[in-house]
Amino acid sequence: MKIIDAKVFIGGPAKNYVTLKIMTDQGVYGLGDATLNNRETLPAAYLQDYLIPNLIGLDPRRSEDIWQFFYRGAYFRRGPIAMAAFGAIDMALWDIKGKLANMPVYELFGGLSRDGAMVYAHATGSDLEDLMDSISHYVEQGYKAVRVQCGIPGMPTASYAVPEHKGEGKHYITDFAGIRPKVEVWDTDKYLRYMPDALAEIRDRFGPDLKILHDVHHRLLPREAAEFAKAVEPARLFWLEDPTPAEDQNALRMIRQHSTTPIAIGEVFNSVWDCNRLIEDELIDFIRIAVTYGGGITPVKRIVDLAGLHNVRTGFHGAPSHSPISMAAQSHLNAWAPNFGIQEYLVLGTPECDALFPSDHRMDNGMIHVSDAPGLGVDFDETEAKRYSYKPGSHPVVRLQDGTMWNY
Ligand code: GCO
Ligand code: MG
Repeated sequence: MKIIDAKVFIGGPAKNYVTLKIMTDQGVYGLGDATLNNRETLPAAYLQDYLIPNLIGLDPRRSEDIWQFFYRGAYFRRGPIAMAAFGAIDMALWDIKGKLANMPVYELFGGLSRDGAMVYAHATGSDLEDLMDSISHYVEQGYKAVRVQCGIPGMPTASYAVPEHKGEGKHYITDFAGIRPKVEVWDTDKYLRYMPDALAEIRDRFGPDLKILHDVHHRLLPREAAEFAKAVEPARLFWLEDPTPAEDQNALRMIRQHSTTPIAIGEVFNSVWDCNRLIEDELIDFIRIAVTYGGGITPVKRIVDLAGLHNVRTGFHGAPSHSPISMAAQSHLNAWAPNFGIQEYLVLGTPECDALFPSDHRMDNGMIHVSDAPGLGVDFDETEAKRYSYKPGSHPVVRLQDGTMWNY
């Protein structure tokens, strides 16, 4: 059996999805997602210029050897661009493997461990009351877990994932804002003073059962993050995400020493070498790596197993920049993983998105039910794809009030 061709498509209804389709001489094809948010053309070029020419003629069933060939063969390996490109190939090869076996991919891992996988939605508000409305909206739809972000009184501009005005509950990363980033101005003191009480009020309003998550989006210094993690303990968060930038892993030790608030990190990680110390030293509670930026199912499944040895649960990144293909790959891992925690899940672009990526994966009452179709269980409609093309976008940048650059 041989790979005879592979194509890359960029575009989609709300995001520039980078979709890889690998064709075989037996008519079976596989789909992968290489979407690297706001840098989509780069993994696409890596695939087109370097990887696809080397894929042609290989046996698609040898997914392990193909992963090792690209990873070890890259020399300048790791990093989000290379790993997203390897990841798309790996997903497509598991898709083919499942189709050949006539089984959903989760069966190849060991089968279902649960009936459905709990997801969390993103609630957001320009102020606390606006956020409360947004949370109620998700609770009414049956969500058991909600990530909460809100405007901080006196903050110079709206910050990460917070709308400027009431009722605008929207997410920046769905905007095609052009190449030049929007600038957000951040004030740590105001955030530290306001947010712990706001989280406690949310807990009071919604009661003990709602799972409440909060994303700091890398804004705090280690000592500040430790103070914050301790201050939010009364709110009993399900997790506190990215309290500090991920590069300085010692920061997580500092936070752990001061607080029992569960910590989630890893959405910008690309390999087991970014995760292993935090997992082995048990400095985190949830690992957030995504199958796209983490190089595909093959390496991420190994990370899940390593995490399981240390009581670290999964909480895969699921921002709207992931196409339904990588979300499906994660759904198969979630369905199987003994140490599954939660899945970030944002419904976007439907019905256009469903028309581009038809599937039987189902969201119901805050749970994902994985499709039992062979392979990943998602298709790609090339005719629909013709409606879309690449549009440049950029993440916002963050400055302090005196102009100093900060972390987005
Ligand atoms: C999340 C993330 C995203 C990122 C985005 C960057 O928790 O979902 O923090 O919102 O900002 O994925 O591309
Ligand atoms: Mg995040």
